[in-house]
Amino acid sequence: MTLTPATIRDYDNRAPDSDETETATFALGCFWGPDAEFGAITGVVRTRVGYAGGTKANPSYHDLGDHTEVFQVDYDPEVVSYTDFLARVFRSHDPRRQTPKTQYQNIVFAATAAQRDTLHTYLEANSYDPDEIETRIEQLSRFYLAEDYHQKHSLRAKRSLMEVFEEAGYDDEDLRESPAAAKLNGHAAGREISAEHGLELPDNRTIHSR
Ligand code: MHO
Repeated sequence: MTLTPATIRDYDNRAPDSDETETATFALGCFWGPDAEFGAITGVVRTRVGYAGGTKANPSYHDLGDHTEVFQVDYDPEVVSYTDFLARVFRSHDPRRQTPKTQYQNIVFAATAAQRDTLHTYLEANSYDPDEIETRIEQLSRFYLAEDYHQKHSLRAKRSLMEVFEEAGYDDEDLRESPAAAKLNGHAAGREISAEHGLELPDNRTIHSR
């Protein structure tokens, strides 16, 4: 099928609202990659990237202070769980080592009591001692959105896909918060996305834009 502005708008209109989703925040190095990887996961509805973990007010990419690049996912807890994310997070880095540069450190931000409980259960079940691992485990205090050009970074590099969002009348904020953009950003980065209704892919790999 062909990706059209209507396909994108329909997909986004059908997506769960923000009061039906929960939010998880992690840091795993340069945020472009995990933004795409996690955005492709079935049940992840929206993604965004930003800066957190430090104390500097109003950080920016070129003036980050003590903050770290983080990504945030809004997910449907009936489809995917916080434990699923933890499994992926701990597969994608070595908790016995930390990246020296604060910008790229590995952090699990447990934001709620439920997330903290799930995290401690996960660590215990996998024999990770929270006092021994190098992965930072922190309460999310403040999340600062990154600049627009960092949001859906892989998608932004695909002219043919971006043209469809532009034709649909999406501005930078619409693109950042678009469920379709989260999937197509994953696709643009080479991730498999499931053949979800409306963004169905002919061979389950390729999206043909007009
Ligand atoms: N400096 C690297 C990583 C960017 S990431 C947003 C690059 O330009 O590829 O830190």
